[in-house]
Amino acid sequence: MEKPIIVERQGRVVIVRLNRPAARNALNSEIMLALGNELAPLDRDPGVGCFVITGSDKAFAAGADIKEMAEKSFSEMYNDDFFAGWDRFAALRTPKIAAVSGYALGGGCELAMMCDIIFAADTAMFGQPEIKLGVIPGMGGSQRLTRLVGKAKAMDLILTGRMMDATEAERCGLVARIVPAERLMAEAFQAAETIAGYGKAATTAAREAVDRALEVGQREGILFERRLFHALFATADQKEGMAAFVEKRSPNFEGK
Ligand code: CO8
Repeated sequence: MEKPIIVERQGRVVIVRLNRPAARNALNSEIMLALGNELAPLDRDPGVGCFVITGSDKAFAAGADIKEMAEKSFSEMYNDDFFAGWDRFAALRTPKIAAVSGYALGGGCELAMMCDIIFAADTAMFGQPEIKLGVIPGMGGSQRLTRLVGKAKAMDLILTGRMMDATEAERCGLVARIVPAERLMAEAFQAAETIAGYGKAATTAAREAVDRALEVGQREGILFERRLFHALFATADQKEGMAAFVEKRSPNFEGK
């Protein structure tokens, strides 16, 4: 049987490819479990500094697997806490870049939004089309999309179910960079290597602090940031990074 995801480590970067191309990478339970199980030990590995999550040229992921859930009852969905396993992916502490080519719809768009940065190929199409299926986003989309792009655009996308292209997605703040499709992975890998080259405590602290901007009030967020900043002075990487600057040399971060 084909593996649901392909995980490939290149130095300090881990590339994770969703691997159901014939189903446009529809996100079924196998993909959810594989992401949770295979990425957790890598997340804890101090030698891993960044994940790049990607799909195929045609589809990052065309949503949750409609065929898997079509016949389910309310009790089954509720008792299984269906989709709760995705929280494990969202909770990974290592920085994650989503490299999106083709469709990122429904759960696919939501998976991209669980990542810290989204790079979009010029072919990328984003949307939350669940309304067309008689449901609403179920993997955090109504919350994350609204925080990322604001109420006007979120309501437009979620209520009409229409898609938006990479240009619109960048303009509204969902996407960090648009890249020609053939250069998407090279650009994502380069950014991942840059991030992975820094001290892991600092990059983890940076993403935790930025996330607080969306999750708590400004005063609390600023205090949280300052305390993390203070705490980084307990790391060897801070000493090394600042000493290297003073000594006019490149730093050698060891993740300590
Ligand atoms: N689930 C299951 N199978 C899918 C999905 C999907 N989301 N998307 C595509 N596939 C399958 C197709 O059924 C088809 O299978 P087969 O070859 O066996 O017929 C195969 O992938 C190829 O698909 P197409 O022929 O349609 O490929 P195209 O390139 O022509 O079109 C599209 C690609 C536009 C992506 C199209 O497939 C599509 O519209 N897919 C559905 C998109 C969608 O509605 N996504 C939202 C899903 S719901 C969700 O993500 C969150 C649910 C929240 C529920 C909350 C519950 C708590």
